[in-house]
Amino acid sequence: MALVDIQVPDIGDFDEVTVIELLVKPGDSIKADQSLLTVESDKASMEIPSSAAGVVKELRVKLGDKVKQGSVVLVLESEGAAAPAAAVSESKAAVAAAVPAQPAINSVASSAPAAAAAAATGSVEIRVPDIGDFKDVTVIEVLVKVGDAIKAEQSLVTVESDKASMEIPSSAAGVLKDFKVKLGDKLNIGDLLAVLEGSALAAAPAPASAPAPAPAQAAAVPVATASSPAPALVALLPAHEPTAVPTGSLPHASPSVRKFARELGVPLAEVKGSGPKGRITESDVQAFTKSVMDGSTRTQAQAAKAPASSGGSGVGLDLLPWPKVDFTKFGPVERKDMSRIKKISGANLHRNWVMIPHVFNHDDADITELEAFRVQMNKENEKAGIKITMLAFLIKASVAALKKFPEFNASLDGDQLVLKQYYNVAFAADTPNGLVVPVIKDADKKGIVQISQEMGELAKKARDGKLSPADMSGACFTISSLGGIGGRYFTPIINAPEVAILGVCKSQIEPVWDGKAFQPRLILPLSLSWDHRVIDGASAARFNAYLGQILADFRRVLL
Ligand code: CAO
Repeated sequence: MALVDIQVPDIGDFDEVTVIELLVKPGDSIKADQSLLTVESDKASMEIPSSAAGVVKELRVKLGDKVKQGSVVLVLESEGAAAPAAAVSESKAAVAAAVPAQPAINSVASSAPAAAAAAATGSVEIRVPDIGDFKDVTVIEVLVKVGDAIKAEQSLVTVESDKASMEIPSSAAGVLKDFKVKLGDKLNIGDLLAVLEGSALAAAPAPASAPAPAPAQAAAVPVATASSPAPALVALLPAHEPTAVPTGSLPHASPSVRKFARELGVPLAEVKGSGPKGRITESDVQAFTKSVMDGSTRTQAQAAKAPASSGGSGVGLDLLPWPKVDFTKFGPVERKDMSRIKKISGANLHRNWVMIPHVFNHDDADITELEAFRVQMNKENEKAGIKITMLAFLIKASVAALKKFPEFNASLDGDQLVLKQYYNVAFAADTPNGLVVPVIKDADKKGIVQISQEMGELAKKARDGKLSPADMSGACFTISSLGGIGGRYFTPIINAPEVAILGVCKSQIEPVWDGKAFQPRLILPLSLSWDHRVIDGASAARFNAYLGQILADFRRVLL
């Protein structure tokens, strides 16, 4: 037995990528070439394979970490490796023999058969470039059709081997005159893919010997090289944010998940991804299959077959098209792209609003004493530099309420309720680029000062755009506080798969009748949005009332 460091291999043009999925854990027995983790840049996602077989001794990365070529991702207890150096260098030698010495990322654009431009306005044949160590890869997606105007580097088809998925880009621009492949075809280097023609060909890359243009990284290519520390890679799939896909709208999923979906006959384009950036995970495919089997979801193919009069399953809103207005007819306008965060959070909010039967309860909490205590604590601790916030008290009070009403600390999974025995509370943070929701983990085990401190750090990371996926995952319940801004009550949208969210507005002094006279009290407006599939109105009213009691007298948290 010997310990071997497994490193990130040559990942082409990507400097730093984020770890978005861990596919193994300490103690797992793994094979050489088995995928260890999935990483993602803003353009592509890829699985990092192991260069050796053995047992995972130690994971050196966690979700959200940034890694680059050479970063050690895990330590492996390698079987049968008398000396680790020998084992590793053997594996390197095998790679060197098996793959081209030049990074394939270059050869995609520069390989000889890639484009044979006849004339600036004639036709050009687009052939499969050097795709590294892969032979007989199967066409699993066709992304263009005859008549399309194709840009240079635009993806034409997606191909897949048992280890990798990749998109094959066009090496020239022009109008697609003839398309030579169909779904299921097997492709190899040099095979004719398409014929382009038209004036746009003038802009096509120069013939074979010209230097490779940089945008080749948009294509998925194997990137192992002779000097690569690990065997040939795996897969690069575009990150597939809504705007990143020119045609075909390829779902965002790893090769193994895509293979799994194909085996089950699941139309991946209809599966909602719950992973970072809407990435489809194996559990999403399983959940989709389950919901089709129990009749709660119909695939588009099923819907198309169902007779119009059958009434259907009720899925699909069948709304009028969105109004198309030429605003410039009424006055000057400026067009601005939505920020990345807004696009992602918008899609999530829309799904949650449409799929969760929300109900809203409003209540008030008397925080006169609590606010006095908070102000006093901040005065006493001024020198420590940590500001105790009202939101920290709200997080702690929510934990007490979640413990008393466990169905609020739950998620729906088909017909089952998953009751969580941990208390991670998220808070909505407003940033210049949009709304993000960092999470205070294990809030039940932390004091008010620690929660305030962590909130401050997470809010700063949020404003600086530095939150990692790990900072934003694992929440059980969310608080959205507009207290620093104003307003009376509002109806926040539940952050699925959670089942409730607490909205808090600005506290103000109000006259409260004590039985004899009106007293000036500091009143905090609370708004609770809850999922009526899981929670009943009476429970929601009790939850809010209990929260109010705790905030009025925080000693109750100790009971
Ligand atoms: N009532 C009255 N005043 C309040 C208050 C409340 N409920 N909550 C906070 N304040 C005060 C604070 O005490 C602070 O005052 P001082 O500067 O005098 O001490 C001021 O308002 C600013 O507070 P803050 O908003 O910066 O800090 P916070 O801890 O309350 O909140 C954060 C932090 C990150 C949640 C907040 O900055 C934020 O982003 N809020 C917006 C969340 C949002 O957009 N929600 C809507 C999502 S849609 O569902």
